[in-house]
Amino acid sequence: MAAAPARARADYDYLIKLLLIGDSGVGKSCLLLRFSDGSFTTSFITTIGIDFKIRTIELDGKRIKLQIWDTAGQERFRTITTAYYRGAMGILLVYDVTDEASFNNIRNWIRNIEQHASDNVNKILVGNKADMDESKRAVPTSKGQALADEYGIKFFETSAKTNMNVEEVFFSIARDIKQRLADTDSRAEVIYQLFSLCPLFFLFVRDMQVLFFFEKLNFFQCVPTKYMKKNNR
Ligand SMILES: Nc1nc2c(ncn2[C@@H]2O[C@H](COP(=O)(O)OP(=O)(O)OP(=O)(O)O)[C@@H](O)[C@H]2O)c(=O)[nH]1
Ligand SMILES: [Mg+2]
Repeated sequence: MAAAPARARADYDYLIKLLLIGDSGVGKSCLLLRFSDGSFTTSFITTIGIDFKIRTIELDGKRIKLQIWDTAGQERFRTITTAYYRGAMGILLVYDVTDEASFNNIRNWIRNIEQHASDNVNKILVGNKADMDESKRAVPTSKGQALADEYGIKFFETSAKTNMNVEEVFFSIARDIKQRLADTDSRAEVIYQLFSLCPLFFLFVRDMQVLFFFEKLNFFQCVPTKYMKKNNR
């Protein structure tokens, strides 16, 4: 019987932690359900505190395990939900295109991120329920895009109901985070290589000093005498 491997191989190359935030009812849980299970429900079951789902995707030949945290939009859970900001590598800011208040609140959600999340966290703006009839629309696409441009972040309009742009949103933020992690890895690799060369450099400097020391001896004592002898001849 073959021996079991000493350590089980990780089933992913990158683990990326994402967080969904936005007002209650904008469709955060539905977006996550659509992305993780491929399903949708019209019934509204408000999230209590926090929930999470996992989906592993493949990007440029790498397996990316997405751990996606779905927060409750209701104010009464704010203390619990903000505790999850710190560990997030990416945050999806969700509003409802038929609810102007949820769009106006995005600035407050961004302020929350600035207070509680890591400085380098990736953000993406999502206008959900884009399937709804134009007569119900309260936030034009141009307004969403302008807000995203103001903060220098990407923007998508989605529909958890019809599956419009749902994959695109999650893949887009995952790709940006993977790139950021890969850049950090390669910077760390360069620093590591430089540090691993340090002992060699110190040995080199020490040897040069020894050589220089003997050179000095040679120069002040031996060479001049020989040189003088030669010249006296
Ligand atoms: N038409 C339409 N309805 C949607 C869409 N996404 C969500 N809904 C509906 O909006 C309601 C609220 O959706 P949820 O996903 O539970 O909202 P939430 O943002 O998670 O709300 P909280 O958990 O309270 O923060 C539900 O009745 C959904 O069926 C969508 O893309 N299109
Ligand atoms: Mg929810």
